[in-house]
Amino acid sequence: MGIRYDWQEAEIQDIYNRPFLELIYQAATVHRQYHNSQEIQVCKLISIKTGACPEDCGYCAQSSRYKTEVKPQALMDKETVVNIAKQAQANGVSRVCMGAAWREVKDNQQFDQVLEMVREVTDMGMEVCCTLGMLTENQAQRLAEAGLYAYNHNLDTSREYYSTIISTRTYDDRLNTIENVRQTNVTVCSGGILGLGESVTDRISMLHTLAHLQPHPESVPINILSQVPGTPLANNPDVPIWDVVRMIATARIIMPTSDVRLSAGRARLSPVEQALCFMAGANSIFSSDDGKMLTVTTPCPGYDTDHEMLNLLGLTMRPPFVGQQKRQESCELCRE
Ligand code: SAM
Ligand code: DTB
Ligand code: SF4
Repeated sequence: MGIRYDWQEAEIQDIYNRPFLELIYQAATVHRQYHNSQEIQVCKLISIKTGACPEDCGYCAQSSRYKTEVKPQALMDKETVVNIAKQAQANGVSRVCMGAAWREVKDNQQFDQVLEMVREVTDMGMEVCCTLGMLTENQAQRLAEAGLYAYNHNLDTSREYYSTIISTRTYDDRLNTIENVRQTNVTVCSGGILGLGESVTDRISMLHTLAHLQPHPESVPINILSQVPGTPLANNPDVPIWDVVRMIATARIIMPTSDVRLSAGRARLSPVEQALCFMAGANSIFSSDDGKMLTVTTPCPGYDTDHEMLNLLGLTMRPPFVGQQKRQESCELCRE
């Protein structure tokens, strides 16, 4: 079956609700048609500017609206970022994702500094991703010129549920930024979070929106809420692993060429649970030597722990730019 952009919500719901083992089997089958199932992309997150964010995202440790453990930190200097990237590269990491707790990018000297970081880490032969909040088309273009490989901007949840979680921007603001990135050759990374108190219908609705983007986002992060003390969602219950696997498998089946990333919340999954996620089509993870995802409050497995797990499962770390080669090949095929 080819790539579809016309999935109906009812079809997606049927997939999500399939008997569990059937669902994994089908997702694993699709995964093998489009990807090298022996490879996992390993990424490193760097919080280049931390905390004091004016937005009110109800899950986030970095919003200035909530009293959390996070200590605000100004923009990192380039050398620090490059050193972290070098260490990551030495550990087999192929993608570096730079996150800034900004509502939007402003055309100022700080943005110029970020462009420099993008240039330098790209020159090291790594895929660089940024997540800096809202972007104009011109800013997306400048990032593209600096060599940026991907831009992360999550939809987080359904259009219907969005305003329950975030009031300082709209779903359309999110889609606009994604559209601005699409005007350039930077790839799109967009997904969501499980555990915000959303219903299964909200999950389906978000997947429906993502699967109607044409082309599909090249990468789709599935985050598991990491409950941050001080935020409105601090006491939300843990997401059952079954829901995580169902979400990954459904994303894999409806967006077969995308990388599906098992993102925040992986630290609380056992290797067996993670293996189930990989079987269901997840093929990307974040790993870190400092034990945190972006901020102190959300743990992340370390490089050594992950090397051990990947070895145990017979998986290897994917080299950089594999996705790009694949896209070029399929483009050439469709021109023939
Ligand atoms: N400020 C930028 C923005 O919001 O686009 C980028 C940084 S933000 C940390 C990137 C994504 O991380 C969010 O969209 C959300 O999906 C995820 N995230 C943030 N806090 C989280 C948490 N406590 N648990 C799980 N995922 C989280
Ligand atoms: C994404 O979807 N997940 C990553 C990345 N994109 C930027 C971020 C997870 C953040 C976890 C919360 C924290 O560490 O503060
Ligand atoms: Fe700010 Fe991003 Fe956190 Fe929202 S998710 S509060 S925009 S850093």
